[in-house]
Amino acid sequence: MPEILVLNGPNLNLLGEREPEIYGRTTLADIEEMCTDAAAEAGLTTRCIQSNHEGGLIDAVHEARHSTVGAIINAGAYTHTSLALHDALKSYDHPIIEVHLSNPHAREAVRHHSFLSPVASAVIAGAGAKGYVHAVEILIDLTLNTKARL
Ligand code: CA2
Repeated sequence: MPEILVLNGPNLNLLGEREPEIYGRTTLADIEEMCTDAAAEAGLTTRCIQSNHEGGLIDAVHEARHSTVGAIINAGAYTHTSLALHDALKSYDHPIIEVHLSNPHAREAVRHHSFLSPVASAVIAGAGAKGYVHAVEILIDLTLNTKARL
């Protein structure tokens, strides 16, 4: 079955434990299960990876290049700093959906720029954990429905 990459960056392993007023109470395991269930409805499987390291995220993108059909990524703070992750995603030849639990544009100025948005087909921000499910639905449209355009 076609597989999608669900990639989460630094500190997102702490979801549900700290700062619920910003990031909600849903854990990363819950989010991964929500993505897996939503993907299964369309006959897709998920590869869920979390890394606190920039190189770990880049390795995950490289390893998924030939075995996945699309990617959902919340790179955490690396969103705003990592040209290296931008370059890795640029060489990933499938749709990419950038997700943020909070809305970085409503926060400090340092969070307003994303290195990933230029290589993303869509960006979902501020919708909390449900944003990941929306991202799966968009990926399904883009990968299985060839008429879908964003
Ligand atoms: O809103 C998002 O999803 C972010 O990608 C989260 C990043 C932040 O740097 C981005 O600007 C927006 C931070 C993730 C930190 O995750 C935590 C989870 C629980 C407790 C503390 C941090």
